[in-house]
Amino acid sequence: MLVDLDYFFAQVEEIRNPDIKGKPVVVCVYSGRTQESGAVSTANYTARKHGVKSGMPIFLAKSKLAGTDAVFLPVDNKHYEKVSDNVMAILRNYADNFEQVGIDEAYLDVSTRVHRDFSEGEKLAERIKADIRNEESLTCSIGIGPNKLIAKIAADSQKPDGLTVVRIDQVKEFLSSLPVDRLIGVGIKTKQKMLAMGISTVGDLASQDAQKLMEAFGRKLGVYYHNASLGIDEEPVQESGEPESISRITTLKENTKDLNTIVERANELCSDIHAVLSEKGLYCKSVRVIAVMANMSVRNRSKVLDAATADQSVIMMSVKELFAKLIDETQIEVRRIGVRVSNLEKQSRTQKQITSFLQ
Ligand code: DCP
Ligand code: CA
Ligand code: CA
Repeated sequence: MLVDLDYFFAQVEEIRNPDIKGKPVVVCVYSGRTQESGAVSTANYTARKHGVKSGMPIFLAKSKLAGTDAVFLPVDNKHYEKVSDNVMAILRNYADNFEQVGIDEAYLDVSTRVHRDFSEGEKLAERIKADIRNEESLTCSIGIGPNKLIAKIAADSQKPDGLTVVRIDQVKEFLSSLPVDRLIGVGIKTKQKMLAMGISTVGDLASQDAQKLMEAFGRKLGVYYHNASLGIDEEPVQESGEPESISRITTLKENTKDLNTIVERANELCSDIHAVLSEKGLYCKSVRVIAVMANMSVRNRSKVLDAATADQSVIMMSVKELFAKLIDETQIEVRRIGVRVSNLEKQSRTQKQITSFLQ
């Protein structure tokens, strides 16, 4: 099954502040250039009814919600990560194999525990939904299918608070009328190319000759599209093991734009991050600093390092450089600071790459 939390960031904000429930709620990533510049991270379903969507410019969302009692809030990633961790801990308990695929969704292989019985699977999903509701007050949508591909599409097909079961003998019918871009990996470009070939639904795709798909999209993708259109997917549910990024954020004792004060605190964050990198045997290649300014807008500066590293002093130096740039360019007092490293890779793999490079 695939479990995906409903309008996640906005739902978390509703829980934190029940007064806003019922109003349109829009969670925003403010870029900080002007009061209104930035994009919508997500919105609750009340706001969506007015046409507000993830990725939309904030000014556009504001104009769509003009005249309503809409609430616009800045993202609070650290808090969402905490809630996400709690939910993932609950979900993990229900699965034989568990794979988190985003901040708010995960695949659970429950085949053995439900004896490959879809009705038992449905009951298990109901228990999971109740558990998340009781523990975290959150609703989620769950899709159940014979594989990850179907489970994901099933979860997407009924939201919010949905539970959709697609049994093996229902796969063909379930897929056939869906537009092709409901398949993972079919983006806007591929969709257009498929439309030009007369393929608009997954059913149309399924009726194509596999050879023709390979000619049009290359061997690997052609095979993938052919299989996906028939609901065939043999990817196992497995723990991805390595995090995509490691981040720490903290509130300063008082608002400041003094670089030394900021760097001193940032170094503590770097030290925490370094500890995690060492423990997990990881190198990072990208470093980002985040600042929540006194006016609550959020600014970021990031850089890609010349080489992947776990060297604390390299990370600290980059962080100092980035904060210097950020303060210099904004000249606003900072309230909260964060450091995030990403582009992570295993130390052993990097060493091997270096060795093979030297040979
Ligand atoms: N997100 C974002 N920018 C996007 C898409 C998503 O910042 N363009 C963030 C905010 C979302 C979270 O990721 O709350 C999870 O993304 P989902 O795609 O699962 O969307 P939601 O959970 O918000 O809504 P839904 O109820 O459709 O799952
Ligand atoms: Ca979601
Ligand atoms: Ca999601």
